Amino acid sequence: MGINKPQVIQVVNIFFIEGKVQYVKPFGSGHINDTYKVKISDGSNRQYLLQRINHHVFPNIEGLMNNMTLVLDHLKEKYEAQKKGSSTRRSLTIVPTRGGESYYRDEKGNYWRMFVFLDGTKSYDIVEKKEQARSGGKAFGEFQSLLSDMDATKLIEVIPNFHNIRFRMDNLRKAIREDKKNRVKDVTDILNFVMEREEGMHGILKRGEAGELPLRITHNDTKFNNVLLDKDDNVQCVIDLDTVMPGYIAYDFGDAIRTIINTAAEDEPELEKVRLNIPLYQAYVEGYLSQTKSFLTDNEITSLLEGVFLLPYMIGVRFLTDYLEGDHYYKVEYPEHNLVRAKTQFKLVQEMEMHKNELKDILIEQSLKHEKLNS
Ligand code: ADP
Ligand code: GN1
Ligand code: MG
Repeated sequence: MGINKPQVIQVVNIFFIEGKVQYVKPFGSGHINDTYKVKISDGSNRQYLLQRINHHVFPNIEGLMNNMTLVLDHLKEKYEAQKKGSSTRRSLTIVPTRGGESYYRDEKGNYWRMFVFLDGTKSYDIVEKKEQARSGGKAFGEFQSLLSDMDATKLIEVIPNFHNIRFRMDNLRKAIREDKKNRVKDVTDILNFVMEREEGMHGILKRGEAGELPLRITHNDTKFNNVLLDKDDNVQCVIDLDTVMPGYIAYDFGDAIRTIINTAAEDEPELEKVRLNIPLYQAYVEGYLSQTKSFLTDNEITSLLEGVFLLPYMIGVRFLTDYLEGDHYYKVEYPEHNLVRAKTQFKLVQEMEMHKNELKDILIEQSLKHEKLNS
């Protein structure tokens, strides 16, 4: 539903800010929420980030905001105790409404929230340098580490079965059966690719169900543009906490890798451009394990490689399902957009299959290195 600027400005004024709004402008490249940068015109240069939360994707906004608040309070407490930089730059700060709530529901049923905008930061859709990948690894590793002593039962499952591959495959099969847009006939090769690999993609789920992998508080949307870096590519802040909930760490690891290792954009139509940048993978692994090796279990370490294969596969399945269902979940810019996205994810899986040993060796080598450092 389109929203015009005066309406957005009206919403801004519901929140606890001082001064007049100088401008609001659409911001970022997320697929789910609508994001606006807000600037205040009182000489203070204060900026905010306003978001309309997609309540079709997130049906329980109250539960979601409660999860987010609990996690942010926990992180802030940790950063303050460590005196490691300002806690308002290392974690998101929610700006409450004038009534003291963490979100606002307008008369049309839209849900809104606001954060302090972190100046001098940048997020990357495509990673360019090893330093960026290493910082990203440190950021998500530290996020995992700081939350490792938080009680996971305090959080609700915001989207049930979010990374459950059995559930995602059931949804794909339903979309194929219903074939609402008559698109199945055009994707038979892709469906064969998916079905041939299905059985091999259940490892993490099965090991989790068997109690071999601990449920931790995980981020569940660790694509690289959900971490903010500063101008020198140092970690600033992990963002986009809509999906924080209990999960397995291999999911977060794999989701980050699929975006870092890709030499092209997530929606690159020319598949020959979709290749693996293995040095960036290595840098991420190094940064990630520097923060996590001391507390991850051996089973979790061996699950990481499975996550690397599973996440592009599963996100590909989700894009493909949305394409077959008529594009109601992800924002699309043209009719084939979800199909193009699905194809890039499956191309990544194919490339990874060709480089499996290399990917595995790097994990083993980095894991041993950090074991020595920790002992
Ligand atoms: P979505 O769920 O739609 O992906 P995000 O919460 O990730 O939305 O925000 C979209 C983009 O806005 C991010 O990729 C990042 O570039 C930017 N962003 C988000 N929060 C902040 C913030 N507090 N300060 C500065 N930039 C931010
Ligand atoms: C969505 O909101 P955004 O763009 O960060 C999606 C993720 C997918 C991602 C694919 C709640 O993330 O699960 O991995 O698109 N978020 C949700 O780019 O479904
Ligand atoms: Mg995002």
